[in-house]
Amino acid sequence: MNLSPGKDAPTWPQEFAERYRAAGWWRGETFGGMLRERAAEHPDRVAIVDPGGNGAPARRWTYGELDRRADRLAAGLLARGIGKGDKVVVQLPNIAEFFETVFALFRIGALPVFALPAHRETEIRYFCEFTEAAAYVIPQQVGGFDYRGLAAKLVDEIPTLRHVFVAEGDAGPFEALPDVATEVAPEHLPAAPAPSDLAFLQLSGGSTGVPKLIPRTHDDYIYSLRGSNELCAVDEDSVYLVALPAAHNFPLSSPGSLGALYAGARVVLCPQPGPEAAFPLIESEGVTITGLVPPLALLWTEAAPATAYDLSSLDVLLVGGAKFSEEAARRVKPALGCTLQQVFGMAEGLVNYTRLDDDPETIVTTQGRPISPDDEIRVVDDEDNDLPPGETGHLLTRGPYTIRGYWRAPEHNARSFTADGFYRTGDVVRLTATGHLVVEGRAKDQINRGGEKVAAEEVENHILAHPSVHDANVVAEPDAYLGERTCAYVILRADAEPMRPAAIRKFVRERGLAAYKVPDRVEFVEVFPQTGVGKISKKALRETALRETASTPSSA
Ligand code: OOB
Repeated sequence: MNLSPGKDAPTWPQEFAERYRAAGWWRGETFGGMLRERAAEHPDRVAIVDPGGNGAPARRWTYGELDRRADRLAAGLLARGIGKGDKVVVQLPNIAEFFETVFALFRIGALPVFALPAHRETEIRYFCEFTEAAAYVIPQQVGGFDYRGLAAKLVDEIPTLRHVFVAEGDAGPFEALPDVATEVAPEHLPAAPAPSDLAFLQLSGGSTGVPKLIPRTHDDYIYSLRGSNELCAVDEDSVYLVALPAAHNFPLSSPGSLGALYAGARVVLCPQPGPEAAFPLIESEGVTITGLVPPLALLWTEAAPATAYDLSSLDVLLVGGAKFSEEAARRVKPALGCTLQQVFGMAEGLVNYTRLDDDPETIVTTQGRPISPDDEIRVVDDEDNDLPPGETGHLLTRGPYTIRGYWRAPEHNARSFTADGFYRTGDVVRLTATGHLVVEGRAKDQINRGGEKVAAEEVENHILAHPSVHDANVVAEPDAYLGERTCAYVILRADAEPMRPAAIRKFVRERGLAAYKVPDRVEFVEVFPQTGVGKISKKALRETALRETASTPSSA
């Protein structure tokens, strides 16, 4: 099967690919090869630390062991008919098997589709159907949710889905991941995928009815790791704590677990992102660097001064995924004793970091500047005209690790990319004189719920499926802790029985949507405000929400 992104999505034109190779950004590396090299260089160095818990044993895997495990699992997957180009939905919590699984898939050229543990039937069914996934990898349960029950339903109904592997806990009717692995001589594994091949499909935060899939190649993603490692000072002595869900682009690659593995460093998995789980691991493993979304960074800075744990090993705290307020940013260093590094990134590519040696004001007031000298940044008005430096406008970007199109989405691509390949980020930014970006707002119809992205249209569609609902609009409203939360304005049908807001939330939840997408607040209204030309004004709805939240307590 052809794995080049060109078949299912637009890829970089040849002249750009040549330039990125000539500049040394794309070096012809693959994930499978990278692990093999690190294992050869230092087989006995610890790669993955999984503290276990909830009945699961603690594990410390060396580079040698991770490499062997990836080979054995790769062989077992091949024996089950999973191979090059096959899609495998991976929905695992922060456990060691996440890495065993994805490196096994990388090695045989099968593509992980990175689902989050919070996703439910609606999202997972869509990923499996849309990608024609051959397999689905799950834990037995996390937070009381029975993933095997969901898997049983999906294998029954989706013809391409032939395998379910249970990575942790009781496999029930399915195959346990450890039973899949088989002994193999590495030379019997198939040829490695090409560096320009797709490595995996990442999920977009989305602003449309269904999430879009982001096709990333080995070469482009590995460049973003190398670039991130350099800017975040990650080397083989670093210890990276995965506090956020491992499959998300931020903890995966900015510089994240994959950056740390690229550097030959140690990756420590944290089962929960709060201080209770993280602080003991920082002390016991000597964690040097980690990444958090703003609400968690706030929790950590509040908890740190009173903790009995020694956090002095922590050098760098990356904060991103949503805007980190200046006031909160100022508290990081005094509370945690480490350098704050703001990161403004996106799974589509572009990642900006404040530099470790930026002056303290730049660190707390900007969201950083791009990784690469070849990241092209444009700030434009509504008609795509470039704005004078320093003015606020839409951020467009193109570069050596930013996709040229989503996977199998030609119509959406025509809107999300300019004709000459710039990605329309949907972010509203301003460039400072030093080339740092300040995120001023957002033009896309999305709610950024403390770093978790909610596409308004997706939630609206689910609410509209309720038989009593005539129309629905979902907008962001301020939240002291999350930054933003979701508010759904709903018009009921004229003949509908009166109902309570909670009934709408329950309805959406029961449709099998990730909990973070269930509206935080539902308001019934008679009409929606309109713009001059008679379109529904989300701007006016957001202003209404703002007034209403000013008079109601936040969820904090
Ligand atoms: C990260 O990736 P995604 O794909 O979940 O979300 C990307 C969007 C950006 O377009 C922007 O709207 C928002 O998240 N965002 C920020 C931000 N970082 C991300 N908005 C304001 N300030 C920031 N610092 O969220 C992501 C990927 C890699 C690294 C870090 C975050």
